[in-house]
Parts: sequence; C-alpha cells; structure tokens
Amino acid sequence: MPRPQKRGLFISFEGPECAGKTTQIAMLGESLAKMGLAPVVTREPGGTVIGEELRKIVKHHVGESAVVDEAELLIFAASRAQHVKKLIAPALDNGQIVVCDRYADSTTAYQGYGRGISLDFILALNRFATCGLEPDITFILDLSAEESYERGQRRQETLFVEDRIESAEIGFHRKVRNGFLKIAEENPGRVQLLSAMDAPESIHENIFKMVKKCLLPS
Ligand code: T5A
Repeated sequence: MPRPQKRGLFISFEGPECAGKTTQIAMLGESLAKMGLAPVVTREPGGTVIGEELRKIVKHHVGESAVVDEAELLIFAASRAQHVKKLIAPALDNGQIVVCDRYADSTTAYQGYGRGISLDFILALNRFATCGLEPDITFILDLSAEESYERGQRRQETLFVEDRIESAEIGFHRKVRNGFLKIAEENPGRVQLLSAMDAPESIHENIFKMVKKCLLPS
C-alpha cells in the first residue's frame, strides 16, 4: 500500500472526554493565524461528508440501536480511512498544517484499552486505515476520569445531547485514560503528555512553543 507523501505538518490532539482538546485547538488556530498561517482544522470521527455521517451513527444511537463493539471499531476505522485519503494526506502534500481533534491513538485507547479489543489487531487496522500516516506531533491532554466526568456534568447543565461513549461507566473511562498514558510512554518521540488540569492559557503556551519548534527547527 503506497504511503502518502508528506510535506506539511500533522498535529493531533488526544485525551479523555472534556480534556480541553477543542479549547486548545481553537487557541492554537488563533496563534498560528497571527503568524499568517492557516491550518486545516479537522476532527475524528468526521472531517469528511462520510465521516460526519459515521460520527452521528457511532455517537448518538443508544439502547437497542447502539452499535456493538466490533462495529464501533470498524466505523472509526472507516471514518479515518476516508479522512486520510480525502483530506489529511492531500493537505499535507500541499504543504499545509493539519490539526486533528483525535486520530488513531483514540482507537487504541478507547477500543483497545477501553473495550478490550486486541491491541495487535487495532495496530494493524490503524495502519491499514491511515496508510501508515502518523502525526508528526501528538498532544495528549491528561485528565482523570473523575475530573472528566465533572466537566461533562457542568457542560450538560447548559447543553444536553445524549452521547453514548461519554456516558459510559467510569471504569471504562479509567481504562481509556490509562491507555493514553501507556501510548505516551511508548511513543516518547511523537507524543507530548500535558496535564489538562493546568489553566488553558498555560497549556496553550507550552503547546505553541513546541509547534513553533517544529515549524522553525533551529
Ligand atoms: N472515539 C473517537 C473513539 O472511541 N475512538 C476513536 O477512534 C475516535 C476518533 C468523540 C467520541 O468518540 C470517541 C471518543 C469520544 O467519546 P467528541 O464529541 O469529539 O466525541 O468528544 P471529545 O473529543 O471528547 O470532545 P469534548 O468536547 O467532549 O472534549 P474536549 O474537546 O477535549 O474538551 P473541550 O475543549 O470541549 O472542553 C470541555 C469542557 O472543559 C472546559 C471547557 O470550557 C468545556 O466546558 N475546559 C477546561 N476546564 C478547566 N481547565 C481547562 N484547562 C479546561 N479546558 C477546557
């Protein structure tokens, strides 16, 4: 399988629910815009017409119509395959910065460590879906399952849309968090682990410093 040629910069954000990925991506987007750079900001599941349709299926069907674990895994992989070929790889080939809210590490953490599906199988599936395309840098925002739950509760007071994965039991979210910590430990060259408990501005300062280093290597 030919690996997409890569010239731009590929940044992914990962972490448990409510870790602050969307907040940090918005802040990074603003800082890059001030440098005259316009990143392609995208998300998973989603990012393409097909991906956004798959997102609705995987997130919002609950009860009898909820997807089973095996289908859930394949839906995330299908969304990613479409995303890589239609959006991420072409943007990188065009020299652009791509900032992605979740990518293959989420599948390893949620479906692998969380649901208990074989990590070897997920590794192979991730390689297949991405054609081997890995982020240049990944920021994992680390947050305990308890704090993640608290933030989710506070947010739901203002906006309630039932979310099947977010409302899973706390033990599942603990396993997911530990999965992200393991991914960080195993990929020290690519992954930067940051505490999501710090103030948003301070997290952003660290992230922006590291992104600038990637853009302007000394
Ligand atoms: N999934 C996804 C899988 O299971 N496998 C996969 O392969 C993939 C790709 C995606 C779901 O799909 C799962 C994981 C998810 O369950 P989503 O809606 O995209 O669903 O969910 P999240 O990515 O978790 O997005 P969230 O919006 O829930 O969380 P964010 O983006 O991490 O957090 P954010 O920035 O929206 O902030 C959440 C709240 O926290 C506050 C914010 O104001 C907001 O209220 N906050 C802070 N509070 C204190 N201190 C800080 N530093 C804060 N930063 C933000």
